[in-house]
This record gives sequence, C-alpha cells and structure tokens, in this order.
Amino acid sequence: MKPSVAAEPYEWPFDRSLRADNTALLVIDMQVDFCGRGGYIDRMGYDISLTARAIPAVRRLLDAARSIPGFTVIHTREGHRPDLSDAPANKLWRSRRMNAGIGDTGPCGRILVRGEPGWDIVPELYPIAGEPIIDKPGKGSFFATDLELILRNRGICNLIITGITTDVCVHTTLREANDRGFECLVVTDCTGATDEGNYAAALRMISMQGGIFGAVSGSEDVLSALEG
Ligand code: C5J
Repeated sequence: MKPSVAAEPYEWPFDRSLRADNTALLVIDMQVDFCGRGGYIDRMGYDISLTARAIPAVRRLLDAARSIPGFTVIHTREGHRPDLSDAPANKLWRSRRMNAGIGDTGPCGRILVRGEPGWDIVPELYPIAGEPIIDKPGKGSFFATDLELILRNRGICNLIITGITTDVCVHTTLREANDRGFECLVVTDCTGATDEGNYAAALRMISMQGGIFGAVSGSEDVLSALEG
C-alpha cells in the first residue's frame, strides 16, 4: 500500500500515514431506499440512476479493501424502529409531504424501517462477516451510534468515505468526522446525490479553504494507493 492518495486539494492523508491498521472504508447508506426502484428516493420522484451509479465503483473499492489483511470496512444504514419512536416528528412530517412517508408501506416494504427490504443494503455491496454495520436514525453516522467508539478502539484516524447521498448523509457524516479530528477523503465516483448541482457543490465544499472538511479523489486514485 502507498502511504498516500493523489487527491484535491492535497495528497491525502495530510500526514501521509495511509495504512491498513489506521484507515477505514466507510460505506454510507447504500440501501435500496436510497438507490433502488420503489424505495424512498424513487417514491419522492428523484432519479435513482444518480445514486445507483455509485454502486460499481464502491464495489471495486470494497474488493480492494477486503483483499488487504486488517483493513476495516464499516457500513451504515439509515432507518427507524418499527414503532417509529426514534423518528423525529418533523422528519416524519416532511417525508409524508413528499409522498414517501417514513413508516408507510411501499413496494419495498415500510419506508426506512429497520428489517424491511427497502431499508437493507443492496446485494452488490452487502456486508460480509466481520464488517460492522452501524444502524443510525439520523443523517450523520456519529449521531446516536457507536461508530466513534469502534473507530477509536481500532486506532483508526483516516476515513475513506463513500456512499449516498453526497449532500445529505455523506456530508453530515463528513462534518461530524472532521470535527472529531478524523482525516477524511470523499471518493467522487463512489457517491451520488438526488441533484447534480448539489452533488457538485457538496464535493466542491470539501476542498475549499485548503480542504476545510478533508480531500476528494476518484476511485482510480484510491485503488492505485491501496494496491500500490
Ligand atoms: C437522505 C441519506 N438523503 N442517506 N439520506 O435522506 O442521504
């Protein structure tokens, strides 16, 4: 493995300390509800090809990370308890206004409810044994979860961030991670948003001010570092 990845606006990580024992691949919310037909995003009327297009590149990064002994892969899933007791009232209200009410029954089962087919991770990227899955009720992966505890226990300081959606759960997680001192890289073709403008803006925001939230690169550059 090379000690760093060619990225913008700087060679990542900042201290060129890329190693299997201090880095995790984070795969955020690659769930049917966010990129599959009949899921939450589809029901709101957005073009799921904009989110589903990340699947092949995430798969390539997953394969590379899984082939490196000791490399941590962590998946997240956004969703709620069947009784919706962990879903804020304003989140429920907003989703119903968009005709995709969280907890309502759709073609993929109850929308964003834990245990339902739409809530689960797409088969192409399904976690394998040993890969922690973080079930989260919010947009950020650190809020109301044990993600930080797992990362600190493993001595992980570098996060390679992939998943959907770029402007919502990926960005919220990125910001939470950056404030906690984690060094973050967002992989451009391993993420997608419901809106092209938001996708581009979300990526651009990361590298402003010298890398205010971290760095960005394409999956080819990450692969070349992991396999180098
Ligand atoms: C959204 C997510 N968009 N995973 N969730 O509600 O980005």
